[in-house]
Amino acid sequence: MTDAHLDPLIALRPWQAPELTSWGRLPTNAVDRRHGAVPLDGDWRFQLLAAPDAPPGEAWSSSYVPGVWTLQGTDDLPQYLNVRMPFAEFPPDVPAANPTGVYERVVDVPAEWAGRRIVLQVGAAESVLLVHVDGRPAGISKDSHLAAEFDLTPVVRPGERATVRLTVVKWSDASHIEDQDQWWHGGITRSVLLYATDPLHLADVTVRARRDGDLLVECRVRDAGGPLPEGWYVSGELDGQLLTQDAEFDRANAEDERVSAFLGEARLRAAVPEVRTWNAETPELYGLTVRLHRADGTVADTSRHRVGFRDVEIDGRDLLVNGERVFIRGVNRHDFHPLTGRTVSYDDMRADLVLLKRFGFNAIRTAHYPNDPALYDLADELGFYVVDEADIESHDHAHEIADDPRYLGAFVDRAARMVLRDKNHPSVIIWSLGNESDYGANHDAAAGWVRRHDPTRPVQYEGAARHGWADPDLASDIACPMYAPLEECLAHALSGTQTKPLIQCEYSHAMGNSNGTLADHWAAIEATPGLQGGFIWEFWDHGILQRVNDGRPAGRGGAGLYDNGVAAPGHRWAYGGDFGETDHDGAFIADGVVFPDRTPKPVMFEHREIAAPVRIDCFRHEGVVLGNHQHFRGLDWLSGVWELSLADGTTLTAPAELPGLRPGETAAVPLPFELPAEGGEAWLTLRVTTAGDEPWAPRGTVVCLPQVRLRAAPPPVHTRVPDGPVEVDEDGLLVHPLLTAAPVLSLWRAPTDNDELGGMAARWRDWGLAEPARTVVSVRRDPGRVTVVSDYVCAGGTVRHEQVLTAVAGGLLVTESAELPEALHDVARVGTVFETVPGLTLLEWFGQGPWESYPDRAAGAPVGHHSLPVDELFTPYLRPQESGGRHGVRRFTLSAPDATGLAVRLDRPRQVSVNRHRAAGLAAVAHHDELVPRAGCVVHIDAAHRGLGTASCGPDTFASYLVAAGVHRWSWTLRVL
Ligand code: IPT
Repeated sequence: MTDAHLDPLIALRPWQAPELTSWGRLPTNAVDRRHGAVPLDGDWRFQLLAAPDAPPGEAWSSSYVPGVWTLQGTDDLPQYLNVRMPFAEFPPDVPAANPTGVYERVVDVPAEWAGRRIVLQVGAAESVLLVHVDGRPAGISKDSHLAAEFDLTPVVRPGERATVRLTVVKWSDASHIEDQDQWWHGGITRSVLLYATDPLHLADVTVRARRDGDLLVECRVRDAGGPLPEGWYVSGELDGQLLTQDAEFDRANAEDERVSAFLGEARLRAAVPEVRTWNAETPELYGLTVRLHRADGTVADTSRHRVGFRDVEIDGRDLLVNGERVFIRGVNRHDFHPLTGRTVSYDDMRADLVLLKRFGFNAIRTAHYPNDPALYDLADELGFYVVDEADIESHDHAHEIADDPRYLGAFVDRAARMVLRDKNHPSVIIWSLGNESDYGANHDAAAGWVRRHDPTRPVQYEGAARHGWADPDLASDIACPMYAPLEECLAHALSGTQTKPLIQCEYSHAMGNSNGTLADHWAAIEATPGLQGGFIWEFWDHGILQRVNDGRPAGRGGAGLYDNGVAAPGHRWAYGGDFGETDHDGAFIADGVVFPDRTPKPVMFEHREIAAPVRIDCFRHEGVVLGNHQHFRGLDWLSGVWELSLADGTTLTAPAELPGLRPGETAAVPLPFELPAEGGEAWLTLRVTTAGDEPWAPRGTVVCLPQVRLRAAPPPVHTRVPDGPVEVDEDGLLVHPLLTAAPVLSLWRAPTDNDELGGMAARWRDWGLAEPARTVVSVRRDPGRVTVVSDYVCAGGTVRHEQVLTAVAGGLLVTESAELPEALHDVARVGTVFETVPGLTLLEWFGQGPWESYPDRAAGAPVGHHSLPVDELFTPYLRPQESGGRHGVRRFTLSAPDATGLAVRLDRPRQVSVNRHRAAGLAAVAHHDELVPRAGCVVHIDAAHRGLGTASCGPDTFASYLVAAGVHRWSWTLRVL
């Protein structure tokens, strides 16, 4: 047992020494040692100290490795802060109260490792790792998202037991450069293992594989025990083809004594004929085995790699993969799990990527640190372009740190170690120097190292690019802004001054009900040379599963306590502030395209359609023109079915013959149906599915649903001849057997996160839009018709509303108008809201669907006949807000299981929502467990509904999606089923 006060690792106080990035840590390399290693994952003895220099006591509990103690029953709970640091100290200082986890376990060192070199690998620990073996110091490491390796040969004995202690200090100088937008945790977040090699071993292998089939493998052999023995050599094999050793290189090394006995270098080469190239659509991989041989030919060490042949280059303002200007349909991805925090399993990561593939994504930015190593294997295999990002974000103290020489080593160390680990992955096409850290000399130093070491990939850094998108001298080869307004990107692309590819590192912030105008962005990107795409912020809603009764994280015991995006009763998805933090950034952590359990949000369907590989480019009399919108693949992996939906309720289907099209080609395809003369509005959909099994989707998985309108709706004909009684109460409110609340004017929605953070919600509150006072101006009763004029008076102005209720054959025609004064120039909605009797459980509609859609997020919801249970219409965004809307609804029925209920027909396609909550009820609570569903349905029919935009972080919706002042008119008929 170490006395903490005498311990040199403690005495050094490495948690407040930015110059000290590691001690005793081995160089990072690309040789995967997981195979054949002794795993040390599982329960470790554990105690949490109040500070790193507090002496450990005798009271041990246990903690699961890999995992964070903040989710494993300690009193040090997660805290969410985006930009601000969780403590006041300036870099490199940290608070004296500094939770420190001491992990200890006994390790049996295999007897057969005698004479071998024994290495401990700690997959990731945050933020400072101190290693002791049997009380003796063995190493220090920082950089919370890369592995640290330590040579334990001198301190352990094969065949005996050793006590390994890993001390993890939560706050350090390094925390100031790990100020990413995520929860603060502490712990060991990736696997720990022990492995052995021959003293003379493969120290590193660098693979360069080009699209012309040229393969170069650089091998480094490091001698841990003495001079390089005579006759040792390296061999390589690529899918059975032997590589040749570069004799010229060997001779040059020998002649000028460039390579010493300490470090041997060898180069292997091959020219692969008719090479199958790697790209994100067809991620062809070859298996490479590199062997280090002893003089007698026996194998001393082996390193296995998967090789993808591909080129990445920048040509003018185009980023090219294998010579093609590919679109980057990206997302920012954190390592996240709702039970384990930052610890993610291989299966989890595979599920992430499979989902992304199914929804049309082809790129990932590993925001904002190198992700788990398995992620890159999966990206190689499933096909993703990866922007690999160094673990550097000094957001709160960005300006001070970027030029602080004390942090110089850390910047270079973090960028270099990422490159050394990930350089052989074909998926990695760009290196990123980090995020939100201003721009300084430390970045230039890191860029210099990366460019020199790996000239095959571009480097990007948003903080540098921000100083000039076209400036050639900055540490960014890509113009990679975040949240730049579309018009600014377009202006740059059209300016004639663009010199670099423009690919937004973050755009379309997915917080709550969001991602408005995504389709508009993509229409512009695809039409504008110089624009190449971007990375949506972000993949995950980082909600942590929490028990409501005691406020504790559910942790690993919470498996299965959620479904379909919703936490089980008694639980909720915690966001900032839910663990009692006084300083936090609330629901800003819930800004992903998937819920914390990976259930896709509606925006995923929008994205899937925007990214469609095959599209109906246009409709001509003789048929439709289909286009292949991929970069590399034909259409042979897809199959299709035509669906014709007619307004009268008919749906016809016919198998589709997809033409053989190369990327970029189009072909006219005859219409599969004779369009019936009757039936009204007609829509043709091509249901495209996978023709066979793909690694990321079984046969029959929907890939896209391109659609074209074949015939417009005829103008509505309303019988305005009054027919029967209309009953209203003394306030002019409709009395109807199926309604428990009469139709009244609605001008407000439960503010979305965009509405709140963009300032709209505050304005609406100031205007009093949520509950304007309704005063009746006049009620006029004619035979079979009542005309009610009322004023909705609020602080922002008075809205005159007229509602004409006319009894028509079989129902009621409601004709409405609302006049908004100029002062109310941007409201949430103008429309009708009413509430039904209980028992209506099924919504069937003709309109866009089946998933949620809004005026500026409606490109991925095809028009058709849809039906869903009412309880499934609502989207459970973590902080309750407007949700569950359906765009372009022409008519709907709302029925009970016995088919009774009501039917509504709209004058033209309208925004409709049906759910069990009033807007005020949604807006009043912070979490779903606080919502009490109403027995009846709350129905909104909107003449106009504001777009969603992305104003919680970035541009608001476009002017064309705002609700204008002036007169709005709409009408609908209500019928009893
Ligand atoms: C930007 C960050 O890079 C990202 O980590 C995340 O915080 C995102 O925005 C918003 O969720 S920083 C922002 C202040 C522009």
